[in-house]
Amino acid sequence: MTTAQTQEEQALAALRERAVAELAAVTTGDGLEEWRTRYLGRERGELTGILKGLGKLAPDQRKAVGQAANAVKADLDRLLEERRQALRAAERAAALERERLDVTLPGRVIPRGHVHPLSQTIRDIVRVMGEMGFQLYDGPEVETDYYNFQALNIPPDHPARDMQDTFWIAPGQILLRTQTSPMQIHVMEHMRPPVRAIVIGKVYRNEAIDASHEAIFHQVEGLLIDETCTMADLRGVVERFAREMFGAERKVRFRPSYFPFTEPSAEFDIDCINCNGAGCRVCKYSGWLEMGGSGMVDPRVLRGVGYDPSVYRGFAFGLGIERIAMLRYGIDEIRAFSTNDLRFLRQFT
Ligand code: FA5
Repeated sequence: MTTAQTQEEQALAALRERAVAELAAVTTGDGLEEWRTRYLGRERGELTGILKGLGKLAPDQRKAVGQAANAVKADLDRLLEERRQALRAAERAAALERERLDVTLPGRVIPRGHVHPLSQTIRDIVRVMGEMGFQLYDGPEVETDYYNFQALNIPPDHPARDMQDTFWIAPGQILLRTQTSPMQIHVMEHMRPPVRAIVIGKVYRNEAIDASHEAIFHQVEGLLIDETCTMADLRGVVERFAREMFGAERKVRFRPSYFPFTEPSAEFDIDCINCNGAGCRVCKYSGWLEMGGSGMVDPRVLRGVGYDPSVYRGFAFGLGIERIAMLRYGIDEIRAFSTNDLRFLRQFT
């Protein structure tokens, strides 16, 4: 063995040792590529350099050094591939650890919603009235002056308009309905008697808002038309409604009143559900709670929709739904229904 051979082989062994040590320290794909270029790169790789320089060696050295260099190259190629696999495996393991899913954890509880107290009251109203044969109708919240007022016997200069201060869309023509009573007209225009209808929906009044008055609230309207109906039927229906909604022991009282579209007209009260009529803060010490308006449908209204008042007669009534819900649930602030405060709403599951 000549000195030159020994030198070449020593250099190869040192290169191999250095390359192997550096490879062990590489931890990224980019690092691997740098390492490969440094030792095995076609242009400037150290080992490639040695292989390229073989031609300058004496022929007897060329073979031995060439074999040794090729063996180192094969070794480094293999080690590179092994290191690449090892890094990939480590990366996969790290990803698995990152995305680890503990299937033994208890599931997250999805909070259960519940029906809004106003909707609960509406459902009960629909059920109670449905049992008495009343069918539910739905109608427009944007109305014409004709349906909201004129067809209900309230001409433009009528003082009854002062009671329902109105949100106009086109002044004098189109408005947000102030009551569900215009639906009486729509229902009668669309069917022949007998009629047994209830209407539930939002109404709008330009009100000064306080604990018992909203500018947007709900009403329920009842309408019955046939050939024999009397005020006794009105009373019977209202009494049954009140007892189903507020308890079998409820008493109902009718007081004469005035609505332009009913004649005679009456407002009705129930005895106070808080003190049973003895007098308390809830009923302002009167023993009675106001429920709504009612009366026999005025003959002019019947004539207006093409019903012959000498053949057909009927009654109508209307109540505020928020007021009903307030009484049922003991709520003393009407605005609580629309402010979406969960502390309030969660009490009515
Ligand atoms: C009417 O609206 C008539 N349409 C009722 C009627 C129907 C009479 C059919 C005859 C025949 P009134 O303006 O009194 O009537 O309102 C009826 C009910 O709505 C009241 O008893 C009350 O419970 C409710 N109400 C009225 N104004 C408000 C308000 N600002 N906020 C909450 N509820 C209200």
